[in-house]
Amino acid sequence: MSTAFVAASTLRREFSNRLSALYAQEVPLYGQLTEAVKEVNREVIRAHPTLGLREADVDHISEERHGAIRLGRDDELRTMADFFAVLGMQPVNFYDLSAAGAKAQPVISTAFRPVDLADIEVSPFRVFCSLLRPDDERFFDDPDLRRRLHTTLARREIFTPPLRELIQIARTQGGLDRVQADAFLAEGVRLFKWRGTATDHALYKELMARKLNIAADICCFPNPHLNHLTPNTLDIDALQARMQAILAADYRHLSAEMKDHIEGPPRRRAPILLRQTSYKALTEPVTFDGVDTGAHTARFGEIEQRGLALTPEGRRRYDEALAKVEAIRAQGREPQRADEAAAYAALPDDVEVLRREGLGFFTYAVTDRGAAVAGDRRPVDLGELIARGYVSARPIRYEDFLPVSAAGIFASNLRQAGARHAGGSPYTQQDLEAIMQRPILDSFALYAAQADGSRAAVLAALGMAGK
Ligand code: OOG
Ligand code: NI
Repeated sequence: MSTAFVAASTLRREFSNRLSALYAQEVPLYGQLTEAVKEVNREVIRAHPTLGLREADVDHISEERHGAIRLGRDDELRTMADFFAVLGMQPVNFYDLSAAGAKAQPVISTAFRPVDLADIEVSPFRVFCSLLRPDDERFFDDPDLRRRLHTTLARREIFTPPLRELIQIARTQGGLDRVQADAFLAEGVRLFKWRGTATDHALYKELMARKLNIAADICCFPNPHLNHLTPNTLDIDALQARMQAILAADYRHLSAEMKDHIEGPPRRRAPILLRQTSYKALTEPVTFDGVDTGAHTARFGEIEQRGLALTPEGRRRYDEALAKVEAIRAQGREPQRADEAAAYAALPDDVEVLRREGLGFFTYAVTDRGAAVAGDRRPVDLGELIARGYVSARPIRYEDFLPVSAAGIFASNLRQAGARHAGGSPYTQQDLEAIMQRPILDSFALYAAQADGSRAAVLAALGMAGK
């Protein structure tokens, strides 16, 4: 008898939805955020028919999101990589946040996500996953403190035996049947759940006093609580304003506030990469070692808007523009529209120009007009086919993260500035791969393969060699 396995993408979508329901129940403000996201997305779809999105899809669009967790031990990350593999999520890109400029943090990270376009379509759910580097003397200069971090971390066991077993079963069987899948989802949600309990109050207080909040958030807790979830919006500026109004109007949110600026590129006609903002982490009660009461500020709600995935050259220009804008911010001045326009001058604000100049990744399709004339033409440039209306180009959406934005998100939510360190970082992608015993995929290679594959398919369909 053959058992039907639940598709990994189905499982990922179910997991993402369960986490969102849990988070809304734990943090009512997150529930309000997801409602506001739906409202704004519906308004955008109605106001911009040319986007080609249907109002009926608003729930699916608003369901797209990412989350983030932080781990303390290398073996935790190794098992976590196996856990995400069950959900069809692979590690993509290496992010060294210890080298992320003014807001550096003592962690190295990767993001687990689906990689095939068809799987992303079902559920793009991604998890940004950071690993503490407790031996990094640039951040932890006291040997006794480093030893205590290790001792406290060594005591915890974040994976239950049933969860370990289910991960193993999925691996050997090649999937999970419905009953196993439900058990896996329930265990998975518990893994990321906020428990309101913490350990080692003395260590916690010392880390906070030394402004090493991130280490406290990781080491003094029994499990890697989800530190935020991030639904996807079609208009992040509208949502930022809507959330500010919600927070101002509701007495229950007196202490809540939005992050002061949107991370990433400025608002543009042709959206690129990733823009993010959040309401800042709320302070929640915790009990230390079953006796002491205390409070912890770490969990927040974020919003993202995604745009075109840039090629290495496009990304180089973005990094340069960002550095100019960040330099203004470092002088204590909030960058103005004109500053941003000047900084971003090398990134044309037009999708077709970005395509022509090789700054962004696209997939291609033969139009009805193109199909009607297929097979009877000489090799011709793809741009010309697009200009003639035979082929349409569609931007590939950026599915990854941005290190400077991520460090900014960490810093504002931990209410901790981070620390800039002179000199190079000691970490490499190979270190993280060795820890996980898995290769980390490169997003440029993934986008390039999608673009090249679709280009070749279109030319073949038109009966052309192409050039
Ligand atoms: C992760 C911050 C990174 C993002 O959206 O850039 C991130 C964290 O706070 O643990 O999620
Ligand atoms: Ni995030």
